Amino acid sequence: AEMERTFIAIKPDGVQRGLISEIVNRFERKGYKLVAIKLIVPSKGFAEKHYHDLKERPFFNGLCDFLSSGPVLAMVWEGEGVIKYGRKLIGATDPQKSEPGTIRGDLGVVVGRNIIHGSDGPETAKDEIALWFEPKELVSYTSNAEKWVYG
Ligand code: YYY
Ligand code: MG
Repeated sequence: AEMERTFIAIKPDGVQRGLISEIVNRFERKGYKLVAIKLIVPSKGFAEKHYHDLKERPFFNGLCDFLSSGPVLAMVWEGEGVIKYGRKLIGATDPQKSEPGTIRGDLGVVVGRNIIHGSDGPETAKDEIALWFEPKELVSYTSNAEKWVYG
């Protein structure tokens, strides 16, 4: 299998609403492999680094205040096509436009509290994983399910 990795984070609203297990479950049952996970309260400066691409947008400051307002569950998930399909599981940025069945569609209502972040491409995945995790925090192991997920 052509394995890739993506950065997924449950934002403070998702953590505070008790949605960690619901969200982890969706990635786990799909067949993706968890390779890193930690609970962290990012500083405002760290949030600004994470969202640096959006610094000209009017919502940037509020977004960074929000991301740094409480615990974030940071994760790396591995699997074939996980970057693009992970975004499908997450749904559209605005929960009012996300399809039912997606995480934001099922669990969120407004764009400013849309529960979850996922890398939007291979380059951002690489950069975000490097920003949030030390190389030694990425755990290499053989998933026993792999031969059944991939054949
Ligand atoms: O990648 P994704 O999270 O789906 O959207 P981005 O366009 O990268 O924006 C990041 C983040 O910013 C979004 O998850 C919510 C917030 N945001 C907002 O508060 N208002 C907007 N009009 C657009 C995005
Ligand atoms: Mg984005």
